[in-house]
This record gives sequence, C-alpha cells and structure tokens, in this order.
Amino acid sequence: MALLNILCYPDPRLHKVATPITAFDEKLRKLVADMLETMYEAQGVGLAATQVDVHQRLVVLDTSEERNQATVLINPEITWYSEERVKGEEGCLSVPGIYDGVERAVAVKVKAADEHGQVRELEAEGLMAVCVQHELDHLMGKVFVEYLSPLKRNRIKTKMLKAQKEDA
Ligand code: K1U
Ligand code: ZN
Repeated sequence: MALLNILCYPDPRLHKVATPITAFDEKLRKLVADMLETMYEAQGVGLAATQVDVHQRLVVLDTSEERNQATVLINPEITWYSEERVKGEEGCLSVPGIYDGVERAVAVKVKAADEHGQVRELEAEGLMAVCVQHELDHLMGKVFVEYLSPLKRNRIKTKMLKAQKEDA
C-alpha cells in the first residue's frame, strides 16, 4: 500500500469532472487500498479519487467511531434525498484547517458498486449522509467552499495560497 498526495485548494485539478469506472481489476483494488490508507492517515472520514488526482468516480468513506467500517463507492449516484435539511460544519482534507457551515439533506440513498463490481443501494444519515454528498461533489469538481460567500471563498483562497508559498 502507499500514501497518496492530496491536492490542496485552489488547485485547478480539484475542478475536473470524474468519469465512470469500467474495469474492476487489481489496479482498481490497489487504488482503493491506497485511498483508504491515505484517508485513515489524514484522519478523514472520506476521500474522493479527485483529491488524489485520479479523475474517476471512486469514493472511500469511514464515519465509524472505531474506524473499522470502510465503505467503497464506485460510480456512485444519489437516488433519493430527504426533504429535511440541516446546516452542519464541514471540513475538507483539500482545504486544511478550514471549517464552515453547509446545508445538506439529512439522509440520502446512494447506488454504487464495490471494488468487485457488485452493485447495491445503501441509505445514509447523519455524518455519513453529509460525507456522501461532500464526496460526490468532489467527483463533480466541486469543493465545499463553493457553497460559501464569494468574500469567504476569496479569503480562504488567499490563506491557502499563502500557506502553500510558505511550505514551498
Ligand atoms: O473529502 C474530504 O476532504 C474528507 C472530509 C469529509 C467530510 C468531513 C466533514 C463533513 C463532511 C465531509 C473529511 O474527512 S475532513 C476531516 C474532518 O475534519 C472531520 C473528521 C470527522 C468528522 C468530521 C470532520
Ligand atoms: Zn473534501
């Protein structure tokens, strides 16, 4: 397994739209294992392939307290959104140190394949529902800061670019 590099906002590659996965092979399973290792090491609850510069429809998640319930979503599609919505704090491994409120559906149903190509539908609520919606946005090239005001977004962009310059 290997740790992958996570792209940082405002990297333009975070805005690429991911394409469907067609080959359920060993190469895909290695990418899944590497993404899980990267997500756990970064202490995230989710990671989209877009964030590691792979523009294919693949997401990994684990919102369990014990960090032992990995979920792999390949070619995910949200098939149902609850009418009830809630505004909660979100973070993003691609926007380190920034947290802000985003309104999302409280529950969703998502249809997706696993790494063996087995398709199933699962219902998510609470943090997992928020995480599914956040990660599927990544696959469409959308970062959560795009839900914030232009003023906040520009401040975040300036802060991120300054931090990246200092780190270089
Ligand atoms: O996509 C990502 O960057 C992962 C992101 C997912 C996410 C977190 C919170 C709400 C929605 C989506 C993270 O895991 S950020 C890590 C983090 O700060 C966090 C960890 C546990 C619970 C909540 C946030
Ligand atoms: Zn994110």
